[in-house]
Amino acid sequence: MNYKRILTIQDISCVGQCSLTVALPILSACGHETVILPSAVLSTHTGGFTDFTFRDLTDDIPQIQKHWQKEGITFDAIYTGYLGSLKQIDYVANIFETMGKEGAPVIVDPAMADNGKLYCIFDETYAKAMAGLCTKADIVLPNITEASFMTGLEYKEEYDETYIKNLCQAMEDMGMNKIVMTGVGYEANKTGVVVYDRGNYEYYCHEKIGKGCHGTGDIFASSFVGSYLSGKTLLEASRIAGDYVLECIKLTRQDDSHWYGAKFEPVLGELIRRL
Ligand code: PXL
Repeated sequence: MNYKRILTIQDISCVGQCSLTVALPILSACGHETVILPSAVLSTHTGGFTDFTFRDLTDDIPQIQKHWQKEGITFDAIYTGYLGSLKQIDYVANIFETMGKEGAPVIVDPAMADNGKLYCIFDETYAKAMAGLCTKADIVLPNITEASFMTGLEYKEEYDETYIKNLCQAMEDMGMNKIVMTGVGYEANKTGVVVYDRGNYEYYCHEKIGKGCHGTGDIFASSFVGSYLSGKTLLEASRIAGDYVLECIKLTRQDDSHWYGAKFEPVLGELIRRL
């Protein structure tokens, strides 16, 4: 049995089907022990709600880490998403160095931007610091916007394979390892995932329906991590996660009142079946 203990560090958005409220059920459904370290607690996510509360948990992180170290707790993998502050990025880098078992993969979803824009609490300084954290990971999961903020290359809505390869190569030149880039579509009504590893380029694409839903980056990242740690290759895990996200969007798009997230729960069985 491929039972792993995964540490995931990201925020709790109490309402909004993203970050930890997505990662915990998905990683558990994939059959792994999931340890959480909340980076912040928000009443909702920041993508469309106004006046949300935000409790920054940066100062709790070293204390929690210290306790775990005293207990001798270590992890088979570490996976991070939306982080709450610049200082937190340094703390998380220290967790990468000290809390993983020998050979434990570190997976970073830079979760900070989409559709050409940074999420509302972040700025360029944060994007550069996140790029630094990404160089400490074994696998990074940026979308095109995040790749463009981290590399300083222009963000394009219309592009070709050369543009995507240039973005990947620029990230590799900065010191990033394996790159799994999401939301890459070269044809109308198609979207997909690029797996880029030391100049080697692979691509999986599937049908694109509508404009997508909020939180699908987190659903992709969590199901990708769950599949990869179950023994799938990068491309197989990308395919499983991409297809799962598509199922979630199909289920959600008819319901306008569900604009804030994707209905990932009813199709968890589909994800498990594909593993
Ligand atoms: O889904 C990414 C995400 C995670 N956490 C918070 C967010 C967002 C995107 O807007 O606001 C708090």
